[in-house]
Formats: sequence, structure tokens, C-alpha cells
Amino acid sequence: MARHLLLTGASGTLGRMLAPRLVKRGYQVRLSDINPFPDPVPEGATFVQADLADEGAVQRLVEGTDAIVHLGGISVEKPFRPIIEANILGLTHVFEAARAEKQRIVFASSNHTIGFYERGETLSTKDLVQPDGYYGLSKAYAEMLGRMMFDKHGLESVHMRIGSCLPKPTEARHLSTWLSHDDLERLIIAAVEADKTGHAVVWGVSANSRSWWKEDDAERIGYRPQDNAETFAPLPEEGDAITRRFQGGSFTAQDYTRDD
Ligand code: NAI
Ligand code: 15L
Repeated sequence: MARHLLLTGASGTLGRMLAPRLVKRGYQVRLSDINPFPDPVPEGATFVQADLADEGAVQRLVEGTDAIVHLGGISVEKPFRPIIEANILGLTHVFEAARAEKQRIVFASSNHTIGFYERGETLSTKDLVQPDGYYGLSKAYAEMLGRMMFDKHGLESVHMRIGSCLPKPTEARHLSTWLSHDDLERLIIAAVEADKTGHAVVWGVSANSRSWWKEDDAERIGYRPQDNAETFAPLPEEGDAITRRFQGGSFTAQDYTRDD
């Protein structure tokens, strides 16, 4: 069982929510982010400020932990330069450091790897990616980097293709994409504790009746979601026609220039 976890992106929305939960689960936690941790650091945790683009700093971060929960990086659509710094270069530093230290990575991938599938299409994680921007493309890179690292070096990684991780769903799309905070915690614990994961891709989604996402490696790693967005139905539709057409929602409509 892993005892000492590195949590990157700790100062972000999900990191701040997860830090006390992981401590409560009995883990020793090393929190890290480029920005200061805005809350009191929970007892049983430490905080190290570091930029993922700094290779040496990432190597030092990973030394002495047992597994890495990697949430750090750009979490929305942006021009390709900042995405490259954090989500390609920084991510590769994390994987290389994990390889050197033989640590499993639990990675926050995203539904924006497949954002350009139409709503209503049911997907397996084996379907081809259809990223809806540079952000989604960077997450697809991470999934492929994980595949290569496992095939070539035996390094294990679990890629959580998170939908919309929120306290509760607020719009119609979330009835399909919602991941509750409790289910994210369950998913991370399953991914950290599974005996073996190999390279796994799991939909980061609750047990939503209207989910578009079915086949994946959830059962293999022991992830069993318990919440269902349907409890909150009905919810209002949001955004323009493009937003409403594709699974990636508003990310697909950003800078969309096709006219057919
Ligand atoms: P967030 O933007 O609140 O947190 C990301 C954190 O990463 C921030 O605290 C930021 O300072 C840090 N960061 C950015 N660049 C960095 C760098 N170069 N070095 C070190 N730290 C850096 O995002 P949120 O919502 O907490 O998401 C966490 C992860 O989960 C992200 O990777 C995001 O892409 C992924 N995700 C989140 C979803 C959600 O519904 N919140 C859905 C799908 C994926
Ligand atoms: C993501 O990947 C984002 O990080 C998050 O902010 C949400 O927009 C989410 O996807 C979503 O698609 O709802």
C-alpha cells in the first residue's frame, strides 16, 4: 500500500478539496504547486512550491514518495505556449521523475481528449481521441506518454478522463459528465491502491444514468462510483449551438471557425 503521496496542482480547486481528504485517509502527503497553498496546510502534509517546467525541482519533488497524483497544469483552453510549458514539458518531467523513482502516476486527464464527439454518442476509452483544443490535445499526449512509458519501461499510470468534477451538477451537460467529489476520491484511492494497473484509462465520471462513457479500465482497478447526477435533474441547457452539440461543451465552441 502506498503511504506517502505527492499531490501536484494542490493549490487548485480539486487539489484543495483533496488534500485534507487524503490526509484523513491516513496518507502522508507532499503538496506542490507553482502558487502558494491558500489554506492552512493540513496536519500530516507538507507543501513545496515548484514549477513543473523546472526539471530539477520536479525530480526533488518525487524523491521519497510512493505514488504521484498529478493534477498540476493548465486546466482550461489556452494558447499552445503556456499549454506546452505546463502540460507537455512539465508533465514529461513528472513521468521521467516517476520512471527514475519507480512510482505509479495517477493523472488528471480530461473529457476534452474526446470533446468533438457529438452528444449522445456512447464511447469507449479505446475510441480514437478527438481533442477539442490544445488543452485536450495535451491530455491526449499524456495518455499516450503513459502508454509508451508502460510498454517500454513498465511504468504504471492511471489516466482519469475527468468529466466535470463539481460539488453538484449545474447544467444539462453535467447530467452526463458529472463526477462528484466523493467519487473522485474513490477513483484516486482505487488507482493508488490497486495491486497492478499497467496503463489504465478510466472515465472520471459518477454513475450517471445519462453517461456517454462506458467501457474503460474502471473494474480492473476497482473503481466503483456511487453518485448519480440524475438526482439533480432536470437542469437547464447552456451556451450556443456548438456548445450544445458536442460532448466537450463550451471548450468546443471556443475559437470555432467552421461554417459547415
Ligand atoms: P485548477 O486550475 O484549479 O488547478 C490546477 C493547478 O495547477 C493550479 O493550482 C495551478 O497553479 C497549478 N499549475 C499550473 N501550472 C503549473 C506549473 N507550471 N507548475 C506547477 N503547478 C502548476 O484545476 P482543477 O479544476 O483543480 O483541476 C485539476 C486537474 O484536473 C487539472 O489537471 C485539470 O486539467 C484536470 N481536470 C479537471 C476537471 C474539473 O472538472 N475540475 C475536469 C477534467 C480534468
Ligand atoms: C475540464 O477539463 C476543466 O478542467 C474543467 O474546468 C471543466 O471545464 C471540465 O473539463 C468540463 O468539461 O466540464
